[in-house]
Amino acid sequence: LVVFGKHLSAQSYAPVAANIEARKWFTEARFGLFIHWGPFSIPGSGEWVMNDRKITVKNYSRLANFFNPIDFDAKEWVSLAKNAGMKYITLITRHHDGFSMWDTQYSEFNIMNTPYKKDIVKLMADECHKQGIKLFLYYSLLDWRREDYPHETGRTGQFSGRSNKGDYSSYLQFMKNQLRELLTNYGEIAGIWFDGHWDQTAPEGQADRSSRIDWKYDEIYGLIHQLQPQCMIGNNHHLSPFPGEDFQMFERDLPGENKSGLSFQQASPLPLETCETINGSWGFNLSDTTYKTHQELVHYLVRSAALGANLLLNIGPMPNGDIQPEFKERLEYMGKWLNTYGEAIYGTSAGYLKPAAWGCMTQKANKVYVHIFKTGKEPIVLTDFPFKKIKKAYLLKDKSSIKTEFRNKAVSIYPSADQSAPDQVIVLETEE
Ligand code: FHN
Repeated sequence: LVVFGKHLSAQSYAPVAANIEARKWFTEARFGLFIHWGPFSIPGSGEWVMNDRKITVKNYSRLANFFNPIDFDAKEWVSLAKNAGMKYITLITRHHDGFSMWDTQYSEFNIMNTPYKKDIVKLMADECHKQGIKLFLYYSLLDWRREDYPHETGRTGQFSGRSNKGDYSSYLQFMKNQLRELLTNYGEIAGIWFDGHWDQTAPEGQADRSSRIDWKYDEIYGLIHQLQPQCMIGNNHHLSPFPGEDFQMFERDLPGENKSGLSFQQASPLPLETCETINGSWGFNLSDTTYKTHQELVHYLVRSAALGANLLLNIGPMPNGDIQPEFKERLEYMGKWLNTYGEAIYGTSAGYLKPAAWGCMTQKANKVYVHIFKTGKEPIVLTDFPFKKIKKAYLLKDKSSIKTEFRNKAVSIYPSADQSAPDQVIVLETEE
């Protein structure tokens, strides 16, 4: 059941064939790269630096004069994602600070007015198309800069010079103009990833999460689907999907878990995606060394797939356009891991049982992939097994057989004693 946002009238959106195909591709893709990058990367304090340090619009604008990422190489970034086994990239085109990473007519605060003077979105789009990887564009609904955005974050006056009033119809027109550029000048765009809706809602967890303004999503989404019908729309509003959206996202959370306190929503029938960081930050952060281990990252990807969701894993490149070694090395590891175990991730659907302390499951056709994270003395028992027979049980990595017992609709699995890899993937080949 999809629960729609209260402030939106129900409307009919029927995805066309190309969009349905795109959704299918998306659910099979399972792994993408999120890139948080822009002038906000310069201070090395994350992408919220303007708000966190209470920097005025006038002073923040100076960052554009220093943005000159001479080491940026779209080919290298796209190859990094591909070698990590990722099937798509979600690139920040305009974050809350209002900086546009492309050659836009509608804001002076854009990449062409930096010493770099090259359209990052174009460079990335061309390279993605060349290397055959899909490109999603992140676009912030919230803006800390424009007078016409009825702003809430930073309301207390730290961004001096801004009124608290806003003029949403003017801001809406601005967003539509920019979205039209993004969906006209850069070839096929696989999706638009909105963020910032929550700026207009009561704090997470409160009963009434309706928006203070009417965003007029019907107009925004309508325009996107008209310009590129296949283009998938997702909105990180932290609520159940609104009409017109093509996928549902969970920030730093697996569907249905709400451990981050950001996802007061249940999984809908739409394709699902969860996003997470490698350390604790989205944008480049010089002091954040809380890197997740290889094992933690593998487990997160596997548990996302086991709940039917993609993992959009983030990097915050450095201001010069290089990517720090801790990120590169982890992405390379993921790629190698997927070379062996990708069969148990790509194109799979959620396991019929929810993740448990021992691990979790994914499924594809007649195969059940049992992902074992932790073994104990007892066998692993899968209750209510939905298939009649197990034809074969073996380790995915080398096909060596694994002992199983099937009794009273329950399968007992006796895993290998070697739990040195992050995930001991056991394949159960079944018969209906
Ligand atoms: O405020 C943003 C944050 O900077 C980052 O972009 C994340 C990514 O999911 N979304 C927002 C917080 O919900």
